[in-house]
Amino acid sequence: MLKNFSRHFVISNDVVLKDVRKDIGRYVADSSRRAFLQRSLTLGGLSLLSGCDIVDENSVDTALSTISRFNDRVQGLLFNPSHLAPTYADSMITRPFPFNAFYGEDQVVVVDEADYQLEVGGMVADKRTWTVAELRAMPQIDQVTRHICVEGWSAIGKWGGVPFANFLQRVGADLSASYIGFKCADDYYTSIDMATALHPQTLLALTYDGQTLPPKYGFPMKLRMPTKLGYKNPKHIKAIFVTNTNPGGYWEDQGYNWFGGS
Ligand SMILES: Nc1nc2c(c(=O)[nH]1)N[C@H]1C(S)=C(S)[C@@H](COP(=O)(O)O)O[C@H]1N2
Ligand SMILES: [Mo]
Repeated sequence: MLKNFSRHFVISNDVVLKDVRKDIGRYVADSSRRAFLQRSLTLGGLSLLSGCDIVDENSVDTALSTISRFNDRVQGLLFNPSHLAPTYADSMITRPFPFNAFYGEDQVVVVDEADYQLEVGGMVADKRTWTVAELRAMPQIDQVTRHICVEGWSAIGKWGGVPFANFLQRVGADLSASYIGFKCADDYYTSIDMATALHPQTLLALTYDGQTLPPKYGFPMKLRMPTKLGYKNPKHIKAIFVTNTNPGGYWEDQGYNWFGGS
């Protein structure tokens, strides 16, 4: 049982538990509650949070996903919509900037701009599709920020594009909805909370380092959020939808923490 637990723990959930510890550290100022919550992160404590006995891999999964949902709530509560992630000088940009996806660089999807249309759906007033040219016609900003991947690397890059809050306002999104979902041309998918969607550094990025976003970094566009881990930043977006039902995500549905704050 212990062997199963630690294998599972290390392969797919160490990130989640590290996040939980980090968040609990920030969240619980009171020392007696801190001691209680730290105890609850021991093996026995997992069952305390999840209400199930940790006897096999399924109950470990249940325990860990309960912790992960708890972690989503804590991160959502802690998220400060006006707190800015650090920005860097151009001279600090990591060159070459790493590529990552759930496949190799030789399999990157190449979207043809000529027949590309961004779909917008769900709880929005204006569901018309967008061409890349129409997106380029909106006011743009750029920013140099750090991208952190849970696979153990981080790198500084420069992305430019439309502040996502402006885009959501333009399409008449219901800003009281809970989630924004993204579908990508490579069958990746993910979703974010509305507070992060409206954060001033969340960009519908059309450029990388001053050039049109190349295919490997997500042409024709990616959502760039310096407040979230790499896997929450969808490349090759083909559809954006606003919803009150959590759409999950490619990695999130395999156990990565849904909130995925960095
Ligand atoms: N469409 C799509 N978006 C994706 C991924 C992917 O496989 N497909 N991988 C994610 C992960 S895990 C990371 S670290 C970043 C990598 O982005 P980069 O290639 O610009 O470094 O893209 C994220 N967004
Ligand atoms: Mo990643």
